[in-house]
Amino acid sequence: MKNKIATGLKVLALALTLSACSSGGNDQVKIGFVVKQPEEPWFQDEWKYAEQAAKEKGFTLVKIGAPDGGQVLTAIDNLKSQHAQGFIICTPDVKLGPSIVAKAKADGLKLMTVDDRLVDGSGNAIDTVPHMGISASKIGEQVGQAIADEMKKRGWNPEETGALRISYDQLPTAKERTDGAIAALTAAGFPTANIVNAPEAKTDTENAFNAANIAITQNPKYKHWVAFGLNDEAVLGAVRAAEGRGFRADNMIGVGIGGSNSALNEFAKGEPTGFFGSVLISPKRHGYETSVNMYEWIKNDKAPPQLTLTTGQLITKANSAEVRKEMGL
Ligand code: FCA
Repeated sequence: MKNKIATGLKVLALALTLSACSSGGNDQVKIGFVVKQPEEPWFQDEWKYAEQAAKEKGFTLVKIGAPDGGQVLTAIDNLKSQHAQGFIICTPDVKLGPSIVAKAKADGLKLMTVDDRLVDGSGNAIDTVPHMGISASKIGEQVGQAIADEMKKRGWNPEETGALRISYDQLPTAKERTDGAIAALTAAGFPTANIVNAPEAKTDTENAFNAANIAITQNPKYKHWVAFGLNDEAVLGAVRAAEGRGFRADNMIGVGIGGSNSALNEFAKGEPTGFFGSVLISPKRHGYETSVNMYEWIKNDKAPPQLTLTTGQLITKANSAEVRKEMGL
């Protein structure tokens, strides 16, 4: 009896070894993860969770930062020459959509997008490319609501309050986010006339700072300010600019979107700042889940969902650790 089991186990082990050999193992799968702003904590987190997927599934992840169109096209060729089978991208410019689709096709690479959805020549979303983004309008509304609630709590007179809209309207998800914030603010009674548009040239803290600085200087009549934008960096820039003009924690309510280190570093400061809160979104879903989807597509021919929109949750200095834990971060 014992002998029979031992022989059986040996046969099983041999069969497993053979099947692993014939499929070539998982190490042949290679996936690119291209992001527009590799220095931004959100994208570093996305990469971190993509790495986790690579470890678990046993594929190779190639991380590439591509801050402009030229670098995106080079990155795709680069992936092709490294024998990758597919890539996930957050492009620096969604209007590169048709070129990215064409290049991926020419190079025989599967393509998925994350965060920023590609558009065609008429500005419409390219819906043939599987995409994972955030529910931008809804999350923007959460931002606006959080600001309105906090203003009310502080008893601010809306007439004496200016709202900085740090805008980047060439990116549809950015416009949807700030429009959502405005919708919630105005629904709560905030005067439309007090919304100051401050366009940023790039979606980082420095450019947001410059945009906010000009807007605050040009509008000296307000006693308090609130600020929102497409991400935490936009709001951080606004908060720093306001500080420079004497508006500190008790006269500024900034609510960002992201909830990665840009926000957490701010909450970790001993004294509260004008950065009141952030709507936490999930770099885990955007990094890990997209990578697993791409892996399944390459390995098992299982196509990813066409469109996934993820949700967010407000965090403040008081509850950020708790909520991040709940979200598995
Ligand atoms: C865009 C923004 C990022 C992040 C992401 C989800 O790409 O630029 O900061 O918010 O969407």
